[in-house]
Amino acid sequence: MFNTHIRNEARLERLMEIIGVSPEGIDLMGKKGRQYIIKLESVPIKDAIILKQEALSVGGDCALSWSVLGLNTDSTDAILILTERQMEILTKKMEYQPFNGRIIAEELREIVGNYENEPALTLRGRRVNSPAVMGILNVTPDSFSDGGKYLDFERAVKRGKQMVKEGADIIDIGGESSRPGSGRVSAAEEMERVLPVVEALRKETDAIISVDTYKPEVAERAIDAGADMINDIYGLRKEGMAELIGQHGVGVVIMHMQGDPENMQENPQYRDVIADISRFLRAQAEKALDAGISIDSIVIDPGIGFGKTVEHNLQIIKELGAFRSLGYPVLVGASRKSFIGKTLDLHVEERLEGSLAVAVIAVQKGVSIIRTHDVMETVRAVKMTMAVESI
Ligand code: HH2
Repeated sequence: MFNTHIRNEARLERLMEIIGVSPEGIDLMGKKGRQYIIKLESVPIKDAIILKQEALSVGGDCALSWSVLGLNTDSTDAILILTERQMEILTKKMEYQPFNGRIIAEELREIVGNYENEPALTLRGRRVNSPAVMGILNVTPDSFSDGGKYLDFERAVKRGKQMVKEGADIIDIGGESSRPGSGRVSAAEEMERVLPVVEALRKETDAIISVDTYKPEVAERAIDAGADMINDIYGLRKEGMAELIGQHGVGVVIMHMQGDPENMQENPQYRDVIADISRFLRAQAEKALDAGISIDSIVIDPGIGFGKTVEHNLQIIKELGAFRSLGYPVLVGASRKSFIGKTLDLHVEERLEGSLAVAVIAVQKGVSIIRTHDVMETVRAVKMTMAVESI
């Protein structure tokens, strides 16, 4: 007898098709082949006990803290381990449970829905492809990789146009370096660097233009000059930024950073790096919605290298899929960063292959935007990955 091992759900569905399973059967049994591991935080103990019972009753499980057994805690984190089909049944059952059953059911439905549905990104009425490539254009003297190369206006515009030719969907223009230990520049200086380049690229290309700034006054002038999106490394923490973006109807990248560029690499610490970042991104996305930013123009970004050790960065990349559960497109900016240099023991100008490896992994994990210095190479790597992913 011939044996085939089934390693993942895509293969499972294809195999069912080949042996002639009906479309309804593929849908139903496909759900039995998809595994969910979902962590819910601070679940009140009564709800946690019900959740455990119900998870067991559908053939799955729910891991709880040991302290629950001693009944000496008010709440616990809970990790559900279920197939998609089991999750469907559990969700229905939780709806009829007392205490917070209905709220938990809604939360589970939302998480599963966020994995199933591709999040949309629309900027000033234009739909952005996914995965998109965002080309980095630093109009600065001191950026860690391209510092000083594009400080000159003509060279910056030329590089912007070249990136569009190479296939960049978005150009991200920055006027202040955020590399660890970098100094701040005034809003006036930043505007002087960035605004002429935004205006020129707005006129001369049809690329989507993003401006990398956390200063509301720079953001406002950049939007007036034609920017479609503000890339905010402070993730809307600066006073007035969320409202400004909401009023102007443009998009936002909400990035996570622990600390400030001056001190962020001093001793970054997390209890659970994925959960800690997710909590921040979720809260800031809610702030964005409250400020009137449209749900389909919000992008989230775990902020590779911003207050993270090499291990934190590697773990984030390994678990990028987890951010999909928040329901927003995810951006990853790993290009040429020092964790690649430290992993491979290579200088900044030798980190292309390492950056491409991360881009491929990110696309496989459902990331929507890859931020890169090396547009042509990244576009090719992304296209190749998608050719395999979409077969
Ligand atoms: N990384 C940098 C700057 N801005 N924005 C987002 N959303 N995500 C990132 O990972 C990110 C970012 C740092 O890289 P770079 O712009 O090349 O360097 P510098 O800050 O030195 O200009």
